[in-house]
Amino acid sequence: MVHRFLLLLSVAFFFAPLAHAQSSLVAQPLPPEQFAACVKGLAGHTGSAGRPLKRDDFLRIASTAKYDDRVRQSMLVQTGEPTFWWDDIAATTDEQRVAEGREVLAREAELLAKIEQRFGVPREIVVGIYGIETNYGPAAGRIPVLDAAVSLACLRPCSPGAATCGSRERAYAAVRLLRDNKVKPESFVGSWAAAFGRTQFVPDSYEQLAVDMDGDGLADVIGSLPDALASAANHLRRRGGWIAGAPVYIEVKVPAGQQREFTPTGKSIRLTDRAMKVSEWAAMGWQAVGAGGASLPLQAAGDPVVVPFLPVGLPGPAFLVSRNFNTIFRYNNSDRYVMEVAVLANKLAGGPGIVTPWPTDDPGLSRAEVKELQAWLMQRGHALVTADGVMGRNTRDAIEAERARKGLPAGRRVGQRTMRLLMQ
Ligand SMILES: [Ca+2]
Repeated sequence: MVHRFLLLLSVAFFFAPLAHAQSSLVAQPLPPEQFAACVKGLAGHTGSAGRPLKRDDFLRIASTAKYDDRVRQSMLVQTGEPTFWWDDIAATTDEQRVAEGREVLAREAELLAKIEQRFGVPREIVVGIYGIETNYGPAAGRIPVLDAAVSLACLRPCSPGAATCGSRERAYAAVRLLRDNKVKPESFVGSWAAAFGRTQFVPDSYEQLAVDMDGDGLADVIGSLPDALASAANHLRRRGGWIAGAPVYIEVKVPAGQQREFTPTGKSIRLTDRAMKVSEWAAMGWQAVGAGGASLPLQAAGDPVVVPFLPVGLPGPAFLVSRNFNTIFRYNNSDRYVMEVAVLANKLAGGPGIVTPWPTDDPGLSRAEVKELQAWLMQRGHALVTADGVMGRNTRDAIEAERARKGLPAGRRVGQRTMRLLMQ
């Protein structure tokens, strides 16, 4: 749905729905009087809300919302620091997250079998979403969802006359959840983007897609793991149209004679107009890549339609992706998010993850390695750094200083190679 804010700031960069928000993003915190005026303005549109909402109900609940400037700051962070595929995939699908995901698979085997049967979504994908969204946690973030939703609506106002307006509908939905006692105010906390619960639903998606799996009459994506996981599966099935049995991606080798349009780019390429069945790609000489880089026959159950997806062009990993890629994309609009979930799911199912090397001589760090680096930075006197395994701004500030001290090119990133260089 949307990324957790505090837990995994390093990957929060890809919350794509906000990518376009940069131009309209306010440079300063909203003054209290402006926020209050915004709430009043929002109350004027409840008549056109997607679901019934009385103006008075909105005002009664929304007037308790507090402007939270962490929302604006997080939007700024998202549009700021550059991030790299190889860093994010390394951190989000590291050994620890795979090991913990396998524990969830074992512990919740019965529940996951039921979810798989009811929604047709593989258990590894469901657990993959859980792992990427909240690191298998009960919930993520600590901003009251109402505050986040109303702040977002005020920071990213709708264009006048817009027929639909996502940020406004999200605020209305947050109000309705409180009005209808679907959530407890004290536990209704989440990310800066108003995503809450174990699989990070936003209020509007909750209204449309959350389900009650444990049978207590309430779809509780915060307190109930069955409800949270089933709701994620329902989202994939209903909103995205999950194709049972189809892989999200197949890692491939592009035949030498067909590489030209992917080389060299450095840019992400997804050729959505090049949809063909897996067997048709195979007939054109495309091959699958197996563990260790071995070439394998290209095939998939049901022979789904797929399109080429090259996250950074060639050289680099290449994939054919099915409609299930788009389906996960609708859960959280980011190519990188989709691949994080799918690669984690692949590893959970015993697969090799991404086999083809990324085009870097300085591959990304696991969270354990980031922690080790942070502990070293703290020893070096960088007082603001904490060893939490997350590449946040303070860690990057310290990296920038240490790189300069060591005479390395200016930068705010560290991979395997530069980590050794710095720490030797
Ligand atoms: Ca329930």
